[in-house]
Amino acid sequence: MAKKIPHRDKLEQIATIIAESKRVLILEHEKPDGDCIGSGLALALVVSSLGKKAMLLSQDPHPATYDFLPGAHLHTMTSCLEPEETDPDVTVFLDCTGPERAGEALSYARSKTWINIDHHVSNSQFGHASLVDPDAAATGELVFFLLKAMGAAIDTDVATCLYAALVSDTGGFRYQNTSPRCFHVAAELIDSGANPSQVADYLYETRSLSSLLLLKNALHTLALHKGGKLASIDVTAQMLKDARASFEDANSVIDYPRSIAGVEVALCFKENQDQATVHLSLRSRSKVDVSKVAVSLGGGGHPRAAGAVVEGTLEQVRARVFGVLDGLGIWTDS
Ligand SMILES: [Mn+2]
Repeated sequence: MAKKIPHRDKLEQIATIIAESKRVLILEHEKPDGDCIGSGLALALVVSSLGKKAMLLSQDPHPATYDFLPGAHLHTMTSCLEPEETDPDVTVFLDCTGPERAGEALSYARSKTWINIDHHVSNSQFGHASLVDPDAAATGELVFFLLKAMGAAIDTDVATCLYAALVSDTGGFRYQNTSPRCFHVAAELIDSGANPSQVADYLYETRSLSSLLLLKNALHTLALHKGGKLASIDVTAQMLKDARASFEDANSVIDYPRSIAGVEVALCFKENQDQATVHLSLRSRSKVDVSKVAVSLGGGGHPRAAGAVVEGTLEQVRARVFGVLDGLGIWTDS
């Protein structure tokens, strides 16, 4: 079991700040994913159980996939209140490489003290106290150790949220970030009441009809490039409309080009409704660091999973992205 708490000094510093605070604001990044949602709900539940005011805030809604997680009553969106209506003693940024990743929620971070907890290599080390550990499979893994440092009890609700964060960021314990420590933490969370089959069922075995109809249309655009090492797929604004699908419904579309035998890099181009920007998702199987490609396009992420929002029409963005990929010189070695 994970008896030893890593980063004990930093975690105790963060725990002290939280202990001395009455109003704790927890911020998620734009388009929140399972890791920052699970981590945020878990931390908010614990802070609230300590008799403090806890608010989990995000610019964008939580995808319906995560509706099963406890603690939703502590979550608010920026569209529901003005920055002046919050008066936090401390603001905790979760899973954010920099403060700007919180999007509109950043203007609510009006406390003197900022805490930064993240596992992205590209984190800018902002904040008065920070814990950035790229070896952590998920921010949820770090929040687990923070709760230990706080001496907080991890009940079934908190365990479920953190377990979902781990499952989500490791793709169900399948990605390269899946480490022994991550499994140790997962085991403790199961001991504390998290239900692995229930979480897996919600995250991987349940999908909206819209997302399946969207996938049906998107698959028509599946294309291979670079001798089969690069695969791309498009999700147009029209497809989203026809399937009555949301942007979140398109999240798993990229798994299909990535799954093709021989493909090293997969791209998913998602056209915005205004057709003026395109959300690009990138995945790689084992060799190419797609976070570098994303950063060169103004985005970010991890070596195996990254993304960027690129200005232009679908055709313009495609040309630009293929230009960047051509420059990598990695496609001719077979
Ligand atoms: Mn994460």
